[in-house]
Amino acid sequence: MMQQAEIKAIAEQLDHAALNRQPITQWATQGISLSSAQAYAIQREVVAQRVARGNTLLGVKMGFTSRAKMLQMGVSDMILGALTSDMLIEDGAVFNAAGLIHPRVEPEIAFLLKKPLSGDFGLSEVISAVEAVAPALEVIDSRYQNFKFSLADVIADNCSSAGFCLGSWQKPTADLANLGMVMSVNGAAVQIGSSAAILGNPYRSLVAAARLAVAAGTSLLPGSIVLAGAASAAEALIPNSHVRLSTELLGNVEFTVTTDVEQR
Ligand code: OOG
Ligand code: MG
Repeated sequence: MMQQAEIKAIAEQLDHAALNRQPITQWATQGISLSSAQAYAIQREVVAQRVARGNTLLGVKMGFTSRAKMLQMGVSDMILGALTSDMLIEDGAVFNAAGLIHPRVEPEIAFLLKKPLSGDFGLSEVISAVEAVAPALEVIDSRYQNFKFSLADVIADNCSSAGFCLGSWQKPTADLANLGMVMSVNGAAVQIGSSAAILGNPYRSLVAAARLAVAAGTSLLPGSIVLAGAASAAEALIPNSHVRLSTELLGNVEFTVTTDVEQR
């Protein structure tokens, strides 16, 4: 059994890497092989450090809910991370990415909950727990060198969470199973796909999030935001670029990256 002190020490190194823009070697290649439970315990510490700095918990994000993402990152299971207030990028805002290591951006769908959802729920139950849906762009930034990690490593690193940008909330009346999604950078489409890439229907990601929240030691509450996971592979965030996601029925979301993003 890993001691709480070791869990804290690993979390501190991850937090230090994020704050100082200093990527670290993944634990798996340092001979530290974490169980999923240990990885989530580290994640809770990493998030607690952000909260201790005055940030609030806004919800969760699912990872690896599409085949495209699993293939891109070489992993084969779903993960759950925390979203905090410091990660929020306003729709249409100018986003300074200078503090990030090697940021990437990916197209997502977001849910806003009106009922608590932690545990085992069916599709119709999770649908009735949703207050609103929105198109979303997620910015991820691994604290590991070269964006290389095992599944447990990335869980410990709060699933590479770094930023998220939400479009306008819509009443959840649309069938989300197969909506066109186009992510463009400086006006040119870079990822063209469908919400069907997210487990065949993004609501299934909410079923998985409710289940994983228990394993992660967190809960989904009324008012929580849930990102369903990327519908396509992620794209490197290009310096001085404009990123936009256009979705069928749900509208658009966009931001502009200002400062030079020097990839490490
Ligand atoms: C982990 C985060 C995965 C998604 O949407 O699948 C994720 C990573 O790719 O570094 O956010
Ligand atoms: Mg994502």
